[in-house]
Amino acid sequence: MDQALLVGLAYKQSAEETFQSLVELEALADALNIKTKDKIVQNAKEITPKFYIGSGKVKEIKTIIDVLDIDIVIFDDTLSPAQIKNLEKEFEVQVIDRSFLILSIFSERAQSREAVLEVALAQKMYMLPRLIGLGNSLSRQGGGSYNAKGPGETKLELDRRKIVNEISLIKQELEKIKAEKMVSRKQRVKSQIPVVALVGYTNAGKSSLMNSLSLYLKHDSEPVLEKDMLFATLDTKAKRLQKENFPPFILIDTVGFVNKLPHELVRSFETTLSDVINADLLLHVVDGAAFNPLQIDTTRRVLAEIGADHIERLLVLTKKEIAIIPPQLDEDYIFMSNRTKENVDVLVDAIYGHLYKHNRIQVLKIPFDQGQLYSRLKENNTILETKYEADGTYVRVILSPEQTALYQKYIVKS
Ligand SMILES: Nc1nc2c(ncn2[C@@H]2O[C@H](COP(=O)(O)OP(=O)(O)OP(=O)(O)O)[C@@H](O)[C@H]2O)c(=O)[nH]1
Ligand SMILES: [Mg+2]
Repeated sequence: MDQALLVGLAYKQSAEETFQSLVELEALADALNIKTKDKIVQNAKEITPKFYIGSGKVKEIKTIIDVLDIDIVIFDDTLSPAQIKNLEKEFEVQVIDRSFLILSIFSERAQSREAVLEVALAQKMYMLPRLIGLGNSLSRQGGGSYNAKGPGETKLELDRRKIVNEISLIKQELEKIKAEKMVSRKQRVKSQIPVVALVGYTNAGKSSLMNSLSLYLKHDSEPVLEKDMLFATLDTKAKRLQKENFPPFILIDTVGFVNKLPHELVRSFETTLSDVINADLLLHVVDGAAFNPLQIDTTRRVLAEIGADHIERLLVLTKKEIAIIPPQLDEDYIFMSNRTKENVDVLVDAIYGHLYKHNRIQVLKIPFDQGQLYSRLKENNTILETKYEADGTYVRVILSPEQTALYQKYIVKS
């Protein structure tokens, strides 16, 4: 087991905030079986270009490395290739940053073809600008294809070209997967089933919530993986759920977010996150017991980064049964528990309320030769009343604005 020293710079943020970020970094390291021996925060008014931290701190850390028998130093912020090189030279142990750590966790967890490709893409994009002058850290990640002493000039150019090539091949593969997803999405649009996506910080309880909703709505399918572990979910799972006598909706569970998520990852997870971008409603899931408003901000930032900040959002706090006090927030939220299932019913009503707030009751007269229209309504809508008259079937049904436009010629009363 590697023993790590974590380093954070309190630059434009308080020492306490920096320390909290290091606590999270410790959990990230733990996910890779790296044991944290100590955490160091340096207060700084500016960043020292050569080492990122001040040179006095470099000496101090050097001593700690020897005393505590440290094998790896992990910085909470992204370091430049030159900084990593300079620090490794001083410390004589491996130096990595938070981005590298997160990428490695994703790489270990990825299972589906889509996730594997996306992580590989992110790793290569992270690596490309860092090839020059970088030996140790990246060579370990790259599966040993890089010389541990740092590649020579020609080798470097070859490596660079090889990575550029691999990036374009992976992108092509991902394009294919994206095209397949587009087809199934078009089918959903055609059948007009709305999509609800679970988003939020990692470990907030998104997958657990998907299981709670599936159970409550009596969907007999395999539960998705819920686990006390960072980034348990990397793939997207979709389920078609439906409350009795109500129209169906698609619920989507997907990858969680974390503070300082590498941009390379956000960009390469475009295919997986495209489900979020195309959702009709987002359930923003937040841990209500270990409540931290910064996690809400992080999720909102990532949503903005992927272009999903315009989508309607419903805030859901989990772990109610172990929360000591209800969190104070400016916006409304539903406080529920995936353990006791308290307020799962309230959440389902809220989902329907949001999805169908523009829906209206209409009376349609369906001619006898349009039997399939009646079947379609029965499948996808809430039918309140059906009457068989001499000139056709009269149906009192709840329709969306789109359906109202589509079935205009059958509507006899609004
Ligand atoms: N006590 C309690 N624990 C919960 C509740 N909801 C989820 N958990 C636990 O929190 C941990 C994380 O839950 P997940 O559903 O895997 O979290 P997630 O948001 O899907 O996390 P990622 O997939 O990593 O993004 C698990 O150990 C769950 O059992 C809850 O309401 N109460
Ligand atoms: Mg999950």
